[in-house]
Amino acid sequence: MREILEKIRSEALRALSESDAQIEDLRIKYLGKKGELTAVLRGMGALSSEERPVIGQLANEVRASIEKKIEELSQFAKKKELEQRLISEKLDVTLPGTKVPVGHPHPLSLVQKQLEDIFLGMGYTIVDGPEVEYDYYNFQALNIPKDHPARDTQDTFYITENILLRSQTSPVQARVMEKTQPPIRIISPGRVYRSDAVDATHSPLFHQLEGLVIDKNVTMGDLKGTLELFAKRMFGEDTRIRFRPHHFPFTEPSAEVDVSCFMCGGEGCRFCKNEGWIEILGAGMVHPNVLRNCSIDPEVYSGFAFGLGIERIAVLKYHIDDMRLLYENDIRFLNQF
Ligand code: 2NM
Repeated sequence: MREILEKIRSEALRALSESDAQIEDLRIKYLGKKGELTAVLRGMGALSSEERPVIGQLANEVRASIEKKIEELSQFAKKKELEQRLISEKLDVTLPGTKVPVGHPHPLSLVQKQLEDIFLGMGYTIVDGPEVEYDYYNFQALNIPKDHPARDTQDTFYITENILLRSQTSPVQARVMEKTQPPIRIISPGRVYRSDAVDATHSPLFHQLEGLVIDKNVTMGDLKGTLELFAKRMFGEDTRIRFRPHHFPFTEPSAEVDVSCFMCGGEGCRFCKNEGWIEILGAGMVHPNVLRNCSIDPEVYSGFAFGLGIERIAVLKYHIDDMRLLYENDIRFLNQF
């Protein structure tokens, strides 16, 4: 029996020492309920009372040495596995993070913001109004009665006989004048609508920014000074402005306003078509009829107003040759701003 135990021990330890040893299989083979060692212990009943404790002790020693070897090997395997995991799951916390693209404002928004900032800096307040507007505020209050020829060039989209999509942002100003006594100093940026066919310079939806100042003793000189300061802030300190007589129903006198070409400084170049000047806005002194319509006394107050197209400023500033690019949302275009 002693020989059998020694044989089990040496065989088990050798099998466990082999590099591809299946430790759990070997544990069952030698130490399991139906294992070889168990079988030997079962046969101990046949031994004499002198032999039994000696063989019993040896059997325990053999079991202990096999268990010890198995324990060592499984500790080693666990350690190896941990090392493998530490290598494969290594995380370098000093690596830069994944960049999340955050986008940026549309060029029209950039220009609108810049225009707003210039006028906010001169003490103006920004006002909003409805895009679906009454014929009254869009036309009649602004000295454009139902049969006025100016309606042809500002033909817009009618919801009903008397409700339409605003063709300009001036109705916002008519609303402010109607409910506020001067002094008034406001700008109204926003979407406007005209029933125009789309081409490089027209769109049925575009953006305007109009300004209005009403107070006692406001003159054409104030208008010129204001627009000159605006032109310098927007197009550079060397910019000059020029007024050309014009006609608008809601202002008298009225003017179209040019800035000296910011590409050639007024010399004449391809950009300004050799004019030296570029048209950027319309302006004038608010017509007494408009003031009266909005319950402001033209004998006491006077004021000026101006209006510009935000798209027009954007295409000039960024040298965009087709206004449609501003609406197509082509990311290759938008990413340039
Ligand atoms: C323009 C040109 C000239 C204008 C007039 C008014 C109001 F409400 F006071 F009558 N607002 N905006 C105006 C004047 C607009 O745009 C080319």
